[in-house]
Amino acid sequence: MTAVTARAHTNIALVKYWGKADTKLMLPQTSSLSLTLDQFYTDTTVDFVSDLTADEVVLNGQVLTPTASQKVRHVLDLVRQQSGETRFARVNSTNHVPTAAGLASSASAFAALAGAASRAAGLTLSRTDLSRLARRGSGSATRSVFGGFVEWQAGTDDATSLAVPFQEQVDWPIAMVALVLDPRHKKVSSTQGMQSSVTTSPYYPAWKTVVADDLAAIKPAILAQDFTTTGEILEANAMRMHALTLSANPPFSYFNGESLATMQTVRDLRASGVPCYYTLDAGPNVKVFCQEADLPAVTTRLAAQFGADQVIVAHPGPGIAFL
Ligand code: 2P0
Repeated sequence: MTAVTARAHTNIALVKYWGKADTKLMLPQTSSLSLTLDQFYTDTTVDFVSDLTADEVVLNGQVLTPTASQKVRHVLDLVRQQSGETRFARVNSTNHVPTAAGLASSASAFAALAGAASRAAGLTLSRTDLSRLARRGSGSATRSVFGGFVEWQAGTDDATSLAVPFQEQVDWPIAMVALVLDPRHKKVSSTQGMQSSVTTSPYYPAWKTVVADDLAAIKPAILAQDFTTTGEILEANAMRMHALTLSANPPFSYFNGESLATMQTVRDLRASGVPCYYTLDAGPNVKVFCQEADLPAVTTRLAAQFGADQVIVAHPGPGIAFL
């Protein structure tokens, strides 16, 4: 067997995943829906070799400590169980994503790992089964196996919690402008943040209803290429997810001052006749959903406020590929 390299792209959830129903199997409390992005991706090479006494994981040129590589080794263990492979793996991963700044590097990382590790161990998994394997590393990775608009169906067990392409070939001139405000590591991990929200926010039961309603409404809006409805749903959904952090005990927030300033800028752009909508994940970075024709107005305004280096334009991206 030889080394296998896989590339997977990040995704941005339009209807968010925020809470686990089963932390061991990584089953979510709700389904979610995302858009895979072309600009941010991870390349991961996996090789099972005889000369190692433990898995060796290198991320962006740095050897990870056993603690830092725990989730990676968990996925490798699952691959070994499924394939009968007994050797340890050499894993080399390069993130073309600002790691842990709310741009979901774990989504592309664990999707690429699932692809490369399973193939390197001789397994030929369907993309559906790859999404289930990626899920065991990180929830959002479930969706990064597919391109375009993707639904992670919550399911009720390991077999039924999986991603389904909702619209893989996106023929809609839309863009997602990522504003990189803080590329440093976040203080509250997604895993901790969502667990705290599930167990302590009195609004958590309402969130489940919100997600069901938003999924039912956003799907026809996407199919109809109804930009306004899609934008209104994704912005409100993100704010309601963040309301879970503000209402947790103890309360916490992923926003910083620049996040709030950017949200105001997006509202100002809208008021001035440029339709665009914002979303934020588990970090301060803001992503702005707009139409291709409005990109110059949106990027010019954001670059004037934060600097052109901070503004990255992304479009719908592809699913997992083997290099
Ligand atoms: C999402 N996020 O749907 C949500 C919205 C962030 C905010 O999934 O604990 O790295 O590994 O399953 O997937 C980021 O959290 O968390 C995430 P784990 P993950 O994209």
